[in-house]
Amino acid sequence: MNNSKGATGALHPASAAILVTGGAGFIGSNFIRYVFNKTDFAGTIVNYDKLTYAGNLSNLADIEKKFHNTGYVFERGDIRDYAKVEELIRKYGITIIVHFAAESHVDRSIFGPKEFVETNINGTFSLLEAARQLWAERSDVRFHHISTDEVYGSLGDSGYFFENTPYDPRSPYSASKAASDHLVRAYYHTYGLPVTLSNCSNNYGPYHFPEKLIPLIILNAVEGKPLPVYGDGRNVRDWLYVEDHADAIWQILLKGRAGETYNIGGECERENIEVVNAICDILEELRPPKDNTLIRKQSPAVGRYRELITFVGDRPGHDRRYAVNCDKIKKELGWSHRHNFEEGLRHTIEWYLRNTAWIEQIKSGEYTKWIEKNYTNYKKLKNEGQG
Ligand code: NAD
Ligand code: TDX
Repeated sequence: MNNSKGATGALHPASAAILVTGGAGFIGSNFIRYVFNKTDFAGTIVNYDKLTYAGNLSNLADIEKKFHNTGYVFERGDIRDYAKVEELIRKYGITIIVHFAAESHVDRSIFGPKEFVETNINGTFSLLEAARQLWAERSDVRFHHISTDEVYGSLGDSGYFFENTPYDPRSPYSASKAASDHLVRAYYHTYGLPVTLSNCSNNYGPYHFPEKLIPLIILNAVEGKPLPVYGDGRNVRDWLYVEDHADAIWQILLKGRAGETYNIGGECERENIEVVNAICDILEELRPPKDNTLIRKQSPAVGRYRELITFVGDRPGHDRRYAVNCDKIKKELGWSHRHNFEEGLRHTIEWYLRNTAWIEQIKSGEYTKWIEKNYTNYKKLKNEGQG
């Protein structure tokens, strides 16, 4: 590392002013909730979010109510807006940046990669520039970059992703995340900016936007709609309950070493079809089809949720298997996941069954149009014989 500036100053995350980008999204909002409710945090969090289709202020309505002006502030804006970010850094005395903001859905990146390049690459670059300016002025700075296991590519039946696994991204989404990771590391080596990175596996839990597999399947099943499974349904993902991810990020802020990357995973590999079956089985218990008026209306012949499963075409470039080795964060920082998949999934399904107003609000946005466009395409791919 060429750290011309010298040593970093002591960080005090628990009392710092932290700029969280993308805090109105799924993981960002769960992170903010976790920090306020489950740690000894007594500083300020500035949630900076553009509020794209995926950003939703009601994800943090409880935090806004409890901590507004006593530690929590929302500021709307784009991470590409360097002047605005600089202004906020000064206004709030920010020393730590925790960077979640991104375009995050692989299927959307297939339809429209431009937004992914602009936000994930150019946006991260702009934020890094603002952090570099701050680093020129003080030594107690940290830039934590949230990334994904998808940058490592696709595994066969065996093996794991380690922190030093070569990058091999295969979708416009993962390629844009890989590019942003490279920029973050370049700022460490070139300018000495104290960065940390984490590459995490698939998250699930409350407030997950229902374009992603788990919430989409829950919502469709409850409404008696087809449950679309791409290809043969045997692609494997490594699932982590979102609160465990939030805890891992907090541990990295507290104890992580500058310049280091930490892999985070759930050590919970499941084929997609297993996940979909598990959701169906839990719903059988929580909302039996015979008592579900929407099923009676939409698919009266259906006796069991599993009958709704529909194999569609395959995602172009669909990565076969992800599996993360997270020994480093376990050994160095003492983190490990606390929720097992079966409990976490049940809790998540219960949350979606309870939070109908949140779901209705999402469905009133551009969501329905997206679902129509995406699944019309997958039907077409199926008809063309792919999958
Ligand atoms: P999300 O799509 O739910 O939320 C993204 C948030 O970023 C939204 O609130 C959106 O409004 C905001 N945003 C988008 N573009 C912006 C811009 N230009 N300026 C400011 N804000 C902007 O995403 P998520 O699932 O919460 O993912 C958060 C981060 O974690 C991403 O960086 C993603 O790559 C990474 N990640 C996600 C997962 C997962 O399973 N969801 C796993 C590993 C890593
Ligand atoms: O309708 C579907 N049917 C289906 O079979 C959807 C939406 C997905 N799938 C499959 C594709 C994947 O193999 O399920 C798996 C999970 O898909 P997604 O929920 O779209 O997640 P994934 O593509 O694995 O990426 C997620 O995890 C890594 C997040 O969206 C990324 O932001 C994160 O980096």
